[in-house]
Amino acid sequence: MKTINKSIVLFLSLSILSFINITAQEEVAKVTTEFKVFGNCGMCEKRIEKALMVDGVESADWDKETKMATVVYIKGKVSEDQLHKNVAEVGHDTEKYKASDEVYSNLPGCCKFDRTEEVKKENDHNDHNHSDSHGTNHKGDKKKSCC
Ligand SMILES: [Cu+2]
Repeated sequence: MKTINKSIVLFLSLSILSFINITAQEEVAKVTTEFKVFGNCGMCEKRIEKALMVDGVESADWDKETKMATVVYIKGKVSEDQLHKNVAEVGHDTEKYKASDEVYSNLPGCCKFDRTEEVKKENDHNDHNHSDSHGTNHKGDKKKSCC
């Protein structure tokens, strides 16, 4: 009888241990990371989040105000390095990886985030309207209208 009791106790403690172990592993496996991704608008947001949502990623969110990407991924399935690469591949620079000039230049105009002073000049089409003599107050609002 004693041996039966012992084996029951052993069995029970083993199952409890393995249960705790599984729960612990699941928690450890999920990683939340935040990194900076350069972009401008809602279109960028969709592009960036789509690039981040690969196998192993639970959720990806990019904030166009803070330019921060928040990604929850399963450790071992995908690396943080890979996430940076994915974003760079669709044309957006991160802290770690720069997008290739070719992909960057193919982005829609409004998505061309400020990269260098050269790019700034190229996008700065100033057409001053001096013909307006009626004193209508046009606000100097040069908001990009694409997205
Ligand atoms: Cu954009």
